Amino acid sequence: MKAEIRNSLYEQAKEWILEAGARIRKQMRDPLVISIKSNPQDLVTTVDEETERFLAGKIRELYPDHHLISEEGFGDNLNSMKGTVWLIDPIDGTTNFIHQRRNFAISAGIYHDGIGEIGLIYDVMGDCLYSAKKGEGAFKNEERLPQLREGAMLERSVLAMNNKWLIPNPVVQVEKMEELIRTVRATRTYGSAALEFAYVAEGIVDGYMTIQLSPWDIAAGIIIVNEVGGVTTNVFGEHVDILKKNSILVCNKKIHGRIVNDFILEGKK
Ligand code: 2AM
Ligand code: CA
Ligand code: CA
Ligand code: CA
Repeated sequence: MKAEIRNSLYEQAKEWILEAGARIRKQMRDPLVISIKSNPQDLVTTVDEETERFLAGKIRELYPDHHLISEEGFGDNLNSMKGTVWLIDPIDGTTNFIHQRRNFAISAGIYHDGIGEIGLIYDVMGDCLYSAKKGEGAFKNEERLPQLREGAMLERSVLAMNNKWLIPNPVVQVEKMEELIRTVRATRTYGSAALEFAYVAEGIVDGYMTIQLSPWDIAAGIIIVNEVGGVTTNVFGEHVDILKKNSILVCNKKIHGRIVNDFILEGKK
């Protein structure tokens, strides 16, 4: 994608996402209408749906030849990343949105012919925008984020992960995850995959790993983390197919190999 096209697309996407965030803050003054999706841990509100409808409408009006992959049903059914594809999660961290009224984000990644061009993660209540354009670095609001430190040892790392790793799971033996948790300095759980990617990019956590995420959870984060020299793979260290569900390990290069080789592959099921 040409730099000038990328720049104008970025400005437009940013404007819509900030506007969508302002709408969410306003809609939150009214009681939330909550529905259960697949199970009581999997929720959606009319604000999630309205936000996605708003963004999808803007994209379809101004960029009719672009495609959209999104969580709440306003997207297209795509099996290819050809052309320009937006991957949007209107509210990432819906449980936080409902229970905490904060710690959720709008996440939007824009890809062209499969290459990540623009990533935007907007912490709506913190009014904090993490962003990146391919090859131009990553930003937290107007502040450029430095490259990730290469020197961090796993023993001095803070790892974002949730307790699901300690419940028997199809990916890895629980004993190996206990060992990993004993090895790192500390673990944290934030409940929004997009924000957890952003925190890796910011360097306030050294890594984030999770059992399964969808394309709209990771599309923006991969681009932003990549711009500060971080890596995103599945937890086995393999390439992530953006069109599919994947396990995710995102971190600096130094701890990536340690986690994959000494913990995940050692305990692989
Ligand atoms: P969501 O809020 O958009 O659903 C919660 O730990 C994180 O995992 C959130 O980013 C959440 O996104 C994501 N997630 C992905 N699939 C999920 C599922 N089936 N149930 C709950 N959270 C899910
Ligand atoms: Ca959801
Ligand atoms: Ca999500
Ligand atoms: Ca969501």
